[in-house]
Amino acid sequence: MTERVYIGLGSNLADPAEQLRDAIKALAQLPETSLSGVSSFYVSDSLLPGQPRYTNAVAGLDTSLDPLRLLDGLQAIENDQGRERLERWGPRTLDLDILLFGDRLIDEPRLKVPHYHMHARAFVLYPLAELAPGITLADGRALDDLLAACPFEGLERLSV
Ligand code: A4P
Ligand code: MG
Repeated sequence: MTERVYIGLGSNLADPAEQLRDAIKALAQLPETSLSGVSSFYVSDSLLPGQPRYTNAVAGLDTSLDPLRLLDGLQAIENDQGRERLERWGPRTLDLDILLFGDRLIDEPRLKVPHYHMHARAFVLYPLAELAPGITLADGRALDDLLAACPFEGLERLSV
């Protein structure tokens, strides 16, 4: 069975837009997976002061991988692109988060879906809305309601 998955991409080191483009190519090469869409890229300040600005985007995948195998694949891509986990929330060449996985609610030590912070992050919600307008999350929250509570302010949409 194939399920629609949405991945949040973020980078704030080493040419972030290029990191995202490389990551999108790598996502398209994952086994049992095809790329269904990619949002615009958005630039915004880091949530943590003193870090470079982030570039973020969302990609849609159709996959028959199970969630933990997909997470393994995403972490391999992060590692291939030189991510070093020096500190939690530290600057990173590439962060790949599973935002939504079909209509599943996942609560395992390695994986929580929907992603725990997505509901309050403009740099996740606005690109997601480009790919999945009007979607309802597996936990019942409507994307339109989350958008209404999360101002676009501070996001810069890059022209493609
Ligand atoms: N994990 C659990 N659930 C998931 C999931 N749904 N997707 C576990 C991916 N991983 C998940 O992740 C730590 C562990 O979370 C993984 O080993 C996995 O088993 P990580 O990527 O090593 O840690 P992290 O990225 O430092 O933490 P986290 O919570 O993903 O950080 P965030 O939330 O990504 O915050 N400002 C802007 N403008 N844009 C950004 O993208 N990002 C951050 C980092 C801060 N400020 C930002 C941005
Ligand atoms: Mg992460």
